[in-house]
Amino acid sequence: MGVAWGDLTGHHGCDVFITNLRGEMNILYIGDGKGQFTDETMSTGVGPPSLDRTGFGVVALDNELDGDLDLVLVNGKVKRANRQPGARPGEHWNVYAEPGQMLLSDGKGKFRDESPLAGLLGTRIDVSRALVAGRTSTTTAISICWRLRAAGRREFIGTSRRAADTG
Ligand SMILES: [Ca+2]
Ligand SMILES: [Ca+2]
Repeated sequence: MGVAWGDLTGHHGCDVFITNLRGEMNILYIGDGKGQFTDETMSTGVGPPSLDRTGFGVVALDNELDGDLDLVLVNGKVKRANRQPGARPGEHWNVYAEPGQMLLSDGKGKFRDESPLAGLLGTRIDVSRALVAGRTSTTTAISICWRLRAAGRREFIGTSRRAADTG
């Protein structure tokens, strides 16, 4: 499962986000800066969008460049279940496939599911197990790369106003 940390709620402390199994929501713990954490999964809105997904990789980054950290994550079942319409990884894997997600922050501790805005990552129904974000050598945009099953790599390149302005 995946873990991301940072000031996810705009309170200038360290929070921790953990992905989880289908039927067990992803969890967001808010840090008080003194080593204590409080489960704010429901109050922040990160829990319900994950209830029907099995989360794997997650990164916290300012995806729309408005100064707050957002969450991007990839999913994929570990047990066979009903095939989601549009699943495409192949006959064996279709029953494990789920789309990735993007949760955008309002900068005040609330998140909303804006997965369709994440392009292929948020719309392709596949089986993903890992995710990493970083700057490529040739662009100013942050790239998000995720790995599907055992073979291949899919790449979602976040285009942003900052990247467009400078590049
Ligand atoms: Ca943001
Ligand atoms: Ca935001």
